[in-house]
Amino acid sequence: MKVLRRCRMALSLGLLVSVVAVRAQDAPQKAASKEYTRSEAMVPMRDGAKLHVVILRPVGSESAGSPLPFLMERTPYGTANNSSKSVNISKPELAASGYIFVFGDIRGRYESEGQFVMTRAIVEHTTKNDVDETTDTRDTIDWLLKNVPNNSGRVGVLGVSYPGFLAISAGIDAHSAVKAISPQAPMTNVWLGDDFFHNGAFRETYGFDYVQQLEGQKIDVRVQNKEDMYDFFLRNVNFAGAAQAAKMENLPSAKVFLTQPAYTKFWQDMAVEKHLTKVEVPTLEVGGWWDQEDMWGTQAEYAALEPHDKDHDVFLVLGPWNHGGWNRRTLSLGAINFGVDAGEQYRKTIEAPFFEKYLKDRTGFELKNTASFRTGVNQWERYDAWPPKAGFHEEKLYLTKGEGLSFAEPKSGEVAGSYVADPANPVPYRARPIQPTYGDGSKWRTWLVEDQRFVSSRKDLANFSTPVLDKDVTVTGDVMADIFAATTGSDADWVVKLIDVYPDDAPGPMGGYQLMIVDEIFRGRYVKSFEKPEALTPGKVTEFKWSLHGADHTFLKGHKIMVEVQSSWFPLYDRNPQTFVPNIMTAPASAYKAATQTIYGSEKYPSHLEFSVPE
Ligand code: PG9
Repeated sequence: MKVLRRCRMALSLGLLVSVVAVRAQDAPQKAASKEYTRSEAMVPMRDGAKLHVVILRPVGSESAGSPLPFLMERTPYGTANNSSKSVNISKPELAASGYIFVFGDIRGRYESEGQFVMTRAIVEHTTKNDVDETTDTRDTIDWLLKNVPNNSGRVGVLGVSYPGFLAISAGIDAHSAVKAISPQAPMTNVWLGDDFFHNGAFRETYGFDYVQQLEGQKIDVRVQNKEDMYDFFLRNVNFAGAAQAAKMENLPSAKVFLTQPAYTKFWQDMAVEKHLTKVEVPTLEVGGWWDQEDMWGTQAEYAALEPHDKDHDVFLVLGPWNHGGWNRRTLSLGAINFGVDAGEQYRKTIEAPFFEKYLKDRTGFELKNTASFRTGVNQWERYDAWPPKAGFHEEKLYLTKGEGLSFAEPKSGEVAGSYVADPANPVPYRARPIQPTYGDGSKWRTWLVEDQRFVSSRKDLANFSTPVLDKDVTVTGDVMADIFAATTGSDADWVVKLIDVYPDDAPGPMGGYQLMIVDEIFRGRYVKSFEKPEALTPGKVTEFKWSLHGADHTFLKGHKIMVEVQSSWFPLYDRNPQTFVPNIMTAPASAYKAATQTIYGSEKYPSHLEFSVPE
């Protein structure tokens, strides 16, 4: 059995600097600007399509000095802006270390030929026309090795989100030159937990905006709209109505949303985690606790790879970031201040040494398995696996009527809470007005850390709270919601949010702040099967159990723990009509009906959250 190694990493930036100084010769160089020369090429793929790449290499390295490894990022978002300046700004530590950077436009996007297919499924490779992102990566690498002078024959691949999906693709049936990959917030399963659906609930605003942005034309065009998107989606009733209003219903992904809302073969084929049956390449997975787009992928890929990690080549870093936040200055996220720039700490002490170890044979990479930034106390922890087991035990936090939230199992009682959910007045997921996802003035990037007081006093949700804590409570690992509930309708959505309630006298904006720690939705119709949705029986108590994802958070003494349950999160998620219809995407206005939702909290039906706490 592995022994838990919990070494507290440098808690303050000052201490971290001294740690770095000890191994100065192996540490990534100080991020001083390095000049790169830029070239472009069209790289032939096996089926004849040519894909565009931008190549940046340290000035003079073409003909002098040691051969350099490649560091590649493939993307659907365009490569034209990559330059000596941009690489020094966006990847200062890696740029200072010195690589041949390759930025590739994927098939059908920007300057590349061929047809773009959104998060293209990995296919069987029987003919030269059976292409996917794994073959395009291999063909690109083949060409680079032969055509770019003075390369060392080693390749690293990294990227965030869609490029994170492309980075994990480089580790599946990998080219032998690929020596390290870092999928960061990788889109992994867009139906179960990443961009387009979560547990079957459709991410309406995201699907609407992103699909127009990527499939409307060869280059990105952001969706803009001055109307509050809450009003827009309510007015258009369902996704079919919204898609028609935007004239997007014939875009490929919109067509699939409209016709295949359940977990059909189409979505299952696209899922990446099922391909992760062995560790082909050292892999550094990176994710943020408040990732508004791909919270699921990082932890799912790590969970798939870790059991096969015989040589200890799979690593996981989880920190206090939103989507890709580790590449920015991250002293704070929204109103939440972490006291240290965890992104810079990660890049300097983990990411740069990781690539230097596997691509340049340097020492200095010290991570054994998992680094996790514990929020609340704002310190790094290291574990031998995620979720950590040794040194932790399971706890249950029960939702009850009398006691609110309690660690004691209910011995009596029946109903813990109840509310009327009316689809005519759904609970907004963030404060209105709601701008398009990436539109002007959008608060999308920080909505997960928004103060929940903007909804907590609504009558159409139930909240449960502990008394003021008389000692710190730390939650580490996956948080599961296990909710016994009934609806008077025949379908229902359940949203559970675990919230840290700050004391009223906390400094500045944090007085009384309600910070979501983990949260997730479950669409009731999928309780028995994601493939074959079924109506719920009105009035029947049903157990719904789903993951709210990983956390490593300390609720400090003087704070309260709160759990909020609601039945809409609009318009990020489309409204559940609460009357079972075969396809919610086209549900008629008449199907949308108010329903009474009842959450049980009794000995027989003990609704609770499950997580582990340190011993
Ligand atoms: N979250 C983006 C994404 C959307 C859809 C599929 C894959 C990724 C992204 O940021 O790239």
